[in-house]
Amino acid sequence: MRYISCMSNYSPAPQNARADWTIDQGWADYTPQHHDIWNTLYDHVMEVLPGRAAPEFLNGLEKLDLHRGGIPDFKTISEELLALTGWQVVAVPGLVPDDVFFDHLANRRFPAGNFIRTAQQLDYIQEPDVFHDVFGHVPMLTDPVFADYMQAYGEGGLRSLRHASLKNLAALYWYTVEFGLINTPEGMRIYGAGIVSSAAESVFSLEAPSPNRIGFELERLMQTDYRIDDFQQSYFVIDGYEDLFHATVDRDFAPLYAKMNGKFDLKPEDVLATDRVFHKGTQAYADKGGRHAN
Ligand code: HBI
Ligand code: FE
Repeated sequence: MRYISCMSNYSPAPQNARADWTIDQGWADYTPQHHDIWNTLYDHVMEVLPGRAAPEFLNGLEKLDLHRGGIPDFKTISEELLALTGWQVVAVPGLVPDDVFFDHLANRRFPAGNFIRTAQQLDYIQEPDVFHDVFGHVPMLTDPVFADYMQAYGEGGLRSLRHASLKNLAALYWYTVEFGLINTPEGMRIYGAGIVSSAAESVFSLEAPSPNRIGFELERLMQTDYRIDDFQQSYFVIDGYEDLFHATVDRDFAPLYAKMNGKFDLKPEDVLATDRVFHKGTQAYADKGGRHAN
């Protein structure tokens, strides 16, 4: 799943949405075809996720009873999630402006698109749909440390709007929440929502020789550009969710922003002498032109 954030901040909500951009999920309006698409996507990714997804993600699916039962009702999962970590899922029409997005996260509300992709778009969508948002993101919100990180990210996001550092912060989100890998005693695993919601990228991110797999280092990753339209050229690997927590919670980003001074000049494929390299990618996939090659 890939998407482009191109909304300006402080835009008014659309007419059918509330001031905070939320809408009713309209669960009763989903057709059997909509639920079938969810189940098709679910079956497809679950063929590859056991043994590849992080235990916290797989446990989250269990705790929320997210089995192949069609598109979940946000009311039910919100009740379960509220009891577990104090988070809720709210429906939005699609991408929302950064300030609105950050404000929801800072208040432990995850904004999820209420629509589902069409049968023609099973592998590729521009905007985050309900499968990416709920299947991809919500299970990790059952983990207490990760749940605190997401709130801290929202708070940091609100503050970043006053600095010229949104790109740096967006890279942090991208390389952790969306495309993050984690070292576990059983081996490297996936926790990023953009990966787990794609069967092909789940295999690619862990097993392909092409991409780099590099140890998480906050300042380094916040200056690294990323691909929004294809598999990543580098994945960053944490040793535990505490890495994320310490990188954000109680951290004042202001001195870091001042030091980086808006610098954002590392390319997606770069490997630095200072990197902790788990795998130096061949970049064969990207060099061949990626998804556009065949
Ligand atoms: N809106 N619905 C939605 N989902 C997102 O993931 C999202 C968004 N708006 C902005 C945004 N992400 C990004 O700008 C930030 O994470 C940086
Ligand atoms: Fe996402």
